[in-house]
Amino acid sequence: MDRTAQLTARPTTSGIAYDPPAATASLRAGAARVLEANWTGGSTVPSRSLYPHQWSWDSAFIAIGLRHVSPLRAQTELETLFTAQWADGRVPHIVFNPSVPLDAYFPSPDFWRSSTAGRTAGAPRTVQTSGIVQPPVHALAAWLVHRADPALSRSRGFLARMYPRLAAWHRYLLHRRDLGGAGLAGVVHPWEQGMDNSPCWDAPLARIAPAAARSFHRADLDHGAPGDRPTDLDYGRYVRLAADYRDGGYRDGPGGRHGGGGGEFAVEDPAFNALLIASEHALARIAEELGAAGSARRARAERLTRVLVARLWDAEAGMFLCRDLRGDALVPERSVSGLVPLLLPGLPRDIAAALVRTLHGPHFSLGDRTRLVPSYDLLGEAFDPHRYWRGPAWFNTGWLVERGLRAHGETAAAEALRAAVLRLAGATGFAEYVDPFTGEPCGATGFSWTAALALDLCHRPSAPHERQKLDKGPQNDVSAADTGTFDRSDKGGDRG
Ligand code: 9WN
Repeated sequence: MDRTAQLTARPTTSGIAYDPPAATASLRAGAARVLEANWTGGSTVPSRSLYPHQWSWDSAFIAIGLRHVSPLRAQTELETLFTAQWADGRVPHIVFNPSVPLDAYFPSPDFWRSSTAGRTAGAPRTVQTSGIVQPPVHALAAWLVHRADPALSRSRGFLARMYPRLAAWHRYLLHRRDLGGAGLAGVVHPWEQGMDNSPCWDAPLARIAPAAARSFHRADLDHGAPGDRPTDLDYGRYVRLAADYRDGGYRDGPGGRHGGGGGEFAVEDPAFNALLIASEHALARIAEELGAAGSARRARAERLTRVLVARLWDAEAGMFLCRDLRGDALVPERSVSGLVPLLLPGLPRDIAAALVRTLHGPHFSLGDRTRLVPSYDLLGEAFDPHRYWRGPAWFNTGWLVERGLRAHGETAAAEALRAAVLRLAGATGFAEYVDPFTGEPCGATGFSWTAALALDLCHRPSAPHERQKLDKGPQNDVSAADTGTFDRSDKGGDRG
């Protein structure tokens, strides 16, 4: 644990500001060391112990931080992931490293059998992958990575090569995964949404007959405390769902005999779709950078925002909820996923205001009872401050909510959240997740996206002394451009 990286908050008139520069320098150095240690030559593992392969949304978050250390490595991170893209456009949630022993992680390549079971869907032959997806943070990441060093990006043709792949990825989600028929993307497995054992899945998962416990061996328990991880019953259901999808050839839509759109688990999730919309805004900017029109993508992003509100907003809860497509009803559980749409620039003002109230109200209590945004409702029956996505606070969702607060002008709240993320990232040795009340570390330490996103928040130009540095080079330029990605530009203002 890098205790020297702890940050001292200092109160200001606008709330809590962060970072005596020396502590920030130490935090940056510690974060860069984590990313270096987890780099495998073409990509970064989330954690050397628990997750020894490449994960899809992890790589997007990692690239967002890595750009401050090495724009070239950040570009490579995304390029490596997309070399494993399937012909149908899907980006698999895991790209397996063939030199890692099969028993290091479960489910391993011999479970997914992508190159055989996924052949019709277009799985690559030369690399083994899973067959499910994760949230589409990639276009957003690609845009931010480009902005870190536009000259390098242009000289390597980074965006020109990424654009068609990103467009195919969004096409897959918007068409093959439009399981509810309203335009939003649906997930067919809890691992796809990324918050694996969220209580939001309890009701939809209850329909799934779990695979027999003796039919698989969980590698995660070799590295993590059982009380911090999903239960065996949850795992049995994850395995059953993934095996059914695989046995149906990873086909989507009603034609899929076993899984996919025809399967028993199909959910529209607010964070997954908000990230898709945010990435569609980023794709519009990428198109414009490449000399094409971005207006159709921007219009689509705005339309999808309206659909998101129509389908998933719950005024009484004051937040977005998941829609269980098999029961065609909103799931009455409050998860951090329902706060993530705050990052959308086109959200109606009253909805953004309600989300901010909910964030600080009794269910999440940010800045009052909790130090970081809990993954689940403090008042929910299933709340558990240590068990994975059933209460602990995660740094990627903190980063997303911070961004949302800033996009909607909640600067003091954003600054306080940023200070908390930085302080806890450093104090916990870049933990995977933390107890939301005490900040006690849970899961792995040296976790890549925690390090990467802390690095990114170190570069956010909100504190006055940081703003003064804005003119001094590409690293600072990127911070200025970030702010514009989601607010000024997408409301039709400056596109800097
Ligand atoms: C299954 C890698 C991934 C994250 C997910 C997180 C966890 C995997 C697991 O780790 O999921 O994909 O084995 O538990 O829930 O969000 O991408 O860090």
